[in-house]
Amino acid sequence: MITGATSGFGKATAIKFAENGYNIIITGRRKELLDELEKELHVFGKIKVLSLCFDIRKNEEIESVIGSLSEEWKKIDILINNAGLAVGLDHIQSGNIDDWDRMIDTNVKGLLYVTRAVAPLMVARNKGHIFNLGSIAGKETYENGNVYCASKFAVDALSKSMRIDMLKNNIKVTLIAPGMAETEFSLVRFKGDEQKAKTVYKGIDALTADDIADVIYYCATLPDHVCINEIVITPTQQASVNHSYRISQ
Ligand code: NDP
Ligand code: 8X3
Repeated sequence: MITGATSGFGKATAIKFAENGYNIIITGRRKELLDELEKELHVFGKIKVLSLCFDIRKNEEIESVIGSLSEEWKKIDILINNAGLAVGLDHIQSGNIDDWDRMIDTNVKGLLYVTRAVAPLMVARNKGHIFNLGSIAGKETYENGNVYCASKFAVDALSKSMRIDMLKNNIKVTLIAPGMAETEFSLVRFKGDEQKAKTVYKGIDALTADDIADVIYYCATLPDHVCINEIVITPTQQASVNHSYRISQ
């Protein structure tokens, strides 16, 4: 089950798992993109695809959607808590409260709601692997990153805690913490301003969604006794959240 499969990492990861014969639950808010992806995934053979359109900020919807899954679909082996976003890039003293709410409600509370609905199904089967999309911004902070960084620091802490809480239940938890990756991320952060979004990656051979999908797939297919706890992935031209080497074009 992949949250935020309509774009970026989530979509690339859905394709990667479909290519490898997995049945997949794809989720997101944009129904038309879910429908398109569902068709695309069937090209990879006789896999089953279930498309669920919901907003991860709405716990009642999540409880109802997950609660009404068939017994077959309730056997979720892998949950990829990927849906998330940055909105705005302002100093804390002039930050937009609506942007803050969106980030905290999605990146922290949404991830929690989905986990609360799915983790008991895994615990009941004594089997499961949860991936949480954190960020390099959940390891270090940068100017104007404030609330986005805080939300990803929370994902970091939750990943560590989940691993401890479900240790006796044989549940693997892997935190994926990428640096700069070119997806819809910056377009969303800058509220549709394509020019600003492009500037973020200027002179950098940024990570692609496929790079992240490959890493998730690698971690998901290790032997049962091996769990990669966390992994930080940056473009070669990025050494930390505040250090990147741009080649002028
Ligand atoms: P994209 O913007 O390309 O994709 C984000 C996905 O999240 C979309 O499918 C979107 O679907 C979904 N989503 C957002 N809000 C909600 C919501 N309320 N309910 C359900 N789905 C939602 O970004 P990325 O693929 O780059 O980002 C994926 C994750 O990786 C995020 O958590 C992000 O913070 C993290 N990340 C990204 C990095 C980057 O540089 N790109 C680096 C480090 C981490 P829809 O709009 O259809 O709901
Ligand atoms: C996204 C990475 O550095 O743009 O999580 O915040 S960064």
